[in-house]
Amino acid sequence: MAIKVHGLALSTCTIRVLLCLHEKGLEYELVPVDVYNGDHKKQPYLSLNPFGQIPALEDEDIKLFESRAICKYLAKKYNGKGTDLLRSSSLKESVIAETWMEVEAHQFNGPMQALIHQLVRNPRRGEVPDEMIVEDGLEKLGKVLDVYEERLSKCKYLGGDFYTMADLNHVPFLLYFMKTPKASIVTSRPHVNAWWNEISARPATIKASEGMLLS
Ligand code: GS8
Repeated sequence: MAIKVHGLALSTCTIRVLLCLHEKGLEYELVPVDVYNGDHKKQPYLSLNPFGQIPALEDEDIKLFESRAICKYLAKKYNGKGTDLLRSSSLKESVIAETWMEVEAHQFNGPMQALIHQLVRNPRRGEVPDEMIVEDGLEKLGKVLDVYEERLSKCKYLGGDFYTMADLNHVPFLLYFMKTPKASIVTSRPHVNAWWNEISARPATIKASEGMLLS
């Protein structure tokens, strides 16, 4: 049975899983969830993700939700195939990658999510961005990116000199964010900008983002 990803190709969390599948060179079936009809809040979808959010994954007898956990599962199960995203053969490399994965989840994701809601979701719904939330998000994100700038002046990627899940986990929100008028918060930091140019040009990134509305 092919790996099934339940989600939508324009959803950032679904894209995280698709990025991982493409990096690993794995076949999959994307099963669309009609979120506009509320299907993610009803059975049978709730048996895949009791929180009623996309994505969810089915691989043989394993059912999972939470995009970052799904990616870790795929990288562990298919270790040895495609990109080595967890560097698990080296304790040192793997814990450094894990550290930056935590940074993405606990430092980067919060302000970035607030900014995406204001700068991407609101305009699509015909709503005006809340300037106070945007300013607050930019201030918090700027502090996080200052740390990244320093880190990326010493190594090409966040986990070291190789692409890992630490980098991958940042890609979905950045794909949308870099199309907003606030992208200069990235482009004005030379090392962060070089990192973004590198990771956004990866073949897996290009393939996984095909279903996004990036224009
Ligand atoms: C978040 C899932 C999520 O927010 C993960 O999988 O990483 N921590 C989880 N999914 C969003 C779509 S993200 O593009 C979602 O399902 N939103 C609809 C809703 O919450 O009702």
